[in-house]
Amino acid sequence: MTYQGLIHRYGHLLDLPAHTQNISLLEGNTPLIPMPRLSAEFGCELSIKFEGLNPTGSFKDRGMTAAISEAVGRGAQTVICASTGNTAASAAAYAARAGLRAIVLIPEGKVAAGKLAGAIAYGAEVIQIQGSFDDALTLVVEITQKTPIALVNSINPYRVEGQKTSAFEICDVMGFAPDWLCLPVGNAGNITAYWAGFKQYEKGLPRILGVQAAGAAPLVLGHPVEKPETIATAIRIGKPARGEQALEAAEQSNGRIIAVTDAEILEAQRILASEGVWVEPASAAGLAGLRAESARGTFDARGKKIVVVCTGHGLKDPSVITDLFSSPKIIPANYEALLSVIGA
Ligand code: AN7
Repeated sequence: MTYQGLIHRYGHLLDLPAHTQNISLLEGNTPLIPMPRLSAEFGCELSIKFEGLNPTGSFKDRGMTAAISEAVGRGAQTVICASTGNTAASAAAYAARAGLRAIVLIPEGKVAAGKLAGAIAYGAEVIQIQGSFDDALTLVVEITQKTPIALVNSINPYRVEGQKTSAFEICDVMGFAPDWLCLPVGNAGNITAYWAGFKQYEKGLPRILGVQAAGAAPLVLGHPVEKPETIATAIRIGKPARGEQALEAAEQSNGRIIAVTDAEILEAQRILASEGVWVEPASAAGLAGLRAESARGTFDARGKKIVVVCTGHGLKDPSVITDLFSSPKIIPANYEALLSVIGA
């Protein structure tokens, strides 16, 4: 049968109310891409769960199909979220699909171009906050407590329900859970969802390596970060809404949450792209964490099955590449010039 989206495929395993009306863009069913060179380097079987191939280019679509489907079923007319960008684009797309009004609050000047453009293209009302993601989240929580507007951040339990499906897919493809799952951690909805998903699916439990950016690492420092800063703007979050659950997932899985520098993130992004998988900076944090741990000798990858979750597509944040890396050479449009520049 042709693929009909996540609620169709896994809805019976998700705790969604009876009033839920399926709103889908055929999200999910993303590839688990084997990475032969990285596998050889670490002596393991390493695969990328490439969540950048969802309809709006990030894993957020898994949770959003569930949250919007529930909101529509209960008669909501307007949805709102705070976002570092990907949630905004996803909420905008699913709200558009459902015919709902979408309002998204983003931190001024700190959202990658592809995400902002997406939110606008799908027709959301985009509002920039003179503050951080955390300030924006506080505002949307307050307004949804006082008005009928529906909250679609991952505080909304249906977001987490939808996002469990990635754990199910990994087990379905591999036949069992991997030994390790490495992923970025921002507001901590995704790590919470993966852990819940693996526990529920009963195909074994991975150890979880959650990775934050060093300038936005509240779960590593053990306290909120007032002014989070990182090139990985997706995870520029100082007060994760599901921080406690993230720490629990790490502890219960016998894993951990660590921090990596922006330089380590960019290097991991480059390495992934050099093997054909271009992801946005935050999405490279999982591999950056694995490399950092390996280099310190605190992570023995040998013989292990490792899944690295790449949460968003590289196209989301093109300026990271065009600003920081060398731009194309410019030559006159003639054969001699071409020959001299390529040195053939
Ligand atoms: C690419 O879009 O928080 O730990 O508002 O976009 O579940 O928050 C995005 C988060 C990882 C972190 N990778 O996931 C938002 C937002 C990418 C992301 C994360 C985000 P969570």
